[in-house]
Amino acid sequence: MKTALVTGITGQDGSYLAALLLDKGYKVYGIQRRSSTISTERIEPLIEEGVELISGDLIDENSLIRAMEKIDPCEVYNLGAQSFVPTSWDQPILTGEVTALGVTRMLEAIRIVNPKIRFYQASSSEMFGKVRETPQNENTPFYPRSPYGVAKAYGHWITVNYRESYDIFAVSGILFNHESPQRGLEFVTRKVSYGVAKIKAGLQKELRLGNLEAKRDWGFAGDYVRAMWLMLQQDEPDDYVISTDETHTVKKMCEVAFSRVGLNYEDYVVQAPEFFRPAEVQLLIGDSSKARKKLGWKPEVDFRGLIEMMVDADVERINNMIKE
Ligand code: NAP
Ligand code: G4F
Repeated sequence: MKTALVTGITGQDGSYLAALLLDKGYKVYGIQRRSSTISTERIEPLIEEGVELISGDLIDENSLIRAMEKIDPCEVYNLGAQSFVPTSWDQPILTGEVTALGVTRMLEAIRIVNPKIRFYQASSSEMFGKVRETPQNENTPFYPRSPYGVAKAYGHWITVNYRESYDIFAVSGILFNHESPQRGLEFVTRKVSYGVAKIKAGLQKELRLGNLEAKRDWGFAGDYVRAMWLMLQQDEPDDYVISTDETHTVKKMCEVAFSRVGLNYEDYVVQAPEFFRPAEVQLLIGDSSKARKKLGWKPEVDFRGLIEMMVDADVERINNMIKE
């Protein structure tokens, strides 16, 4: 039985990846940081199915070394991060500690405990920032526009560096935005799907958003964790862009979400200055042809299917809340 260790297991991708790995017969361990409230909401059913949690933090090197010594994993997926872009302007140093240096701590733990461990780093299309070319592929230069994007660029390059310096099987997945009903409530797609459900139920009157013209290449998280796993099954370590290769504005996403429940977004969406960013990433669209060719990966859920899935899930959640 293969053993995997996942940081960020309590997050959106962690929950989908843990489910996929269990399905493939892995013994799955996750690193959970200490919190005064319960953070396992997304993975409760998976804990029932055998996922085990180990206390640790990307800021605490020793906790990572201890976890790897205890578990002896063959694959490590580093999904843990301060992942919300606006927070990275409020807490740039924390973001650097967790999202950038956390990667080095993971790689050092691997180097010390067992350099044969295969390592996946959750890199991001946010690194492309003020895009240098369109669409963006593995060779597109980075121009990050947020402390988060800068931290991810560090994480990407330290992963490449440990691969080249120590011959570690370390890969960087440059994933474009991916969403699901498990997405955090502050990210725009979920903020919209949840807002739509509350408005439909009469619990909210308007939805305050920022830049409606920004364009993103949105895919489904369930499809994207498959690509993470595939990257670690190759003969040679390499870096891959994962994307749908389609882009849509936030406005279009609102139109699809509201129309799912028979509403017109223009009657409810209000542009609010507090949700605009100090520096914006205006356009992201990936070119995932390398992953499609070499990994045999392709997304199965399209943009409309994704947004409708999220709205339907939130409508059901709100209706259940009302019934209780
Ligand atoms: P998410 O839902 O925000 O989950 C982040 C995870 O990181 C949570 O489990 C969180 O734990 C954990 N974490 C935060 N600080 C930590 C620390 N100091 N030590 C250990 N764990 C810590 O993010 P996601 O959407 O699943 O994304 C997964 C990864 O992919 C992240 O690295 C993200 O930056 C990257 N990424 C995401 C996307 C996307 O569109 N979703 C695209 C490209 C790259 P708590 O539950 O305790 O907060
Ligand atoms: O949903 P978002 O907050 O995602 P963002 O900033 O693109 O970052 C996500 O994707 C990255 C991959 O490219 C990940 F690395 C990162 O961890 C995260 O998962 O915002 C998307 C767009 C932005 O242009 C933002 O300005 O939506 C725009 N937007 C407009 N109104 C809003 C809002 N974003 C948020 N969060 N809230 C709004 O009210």
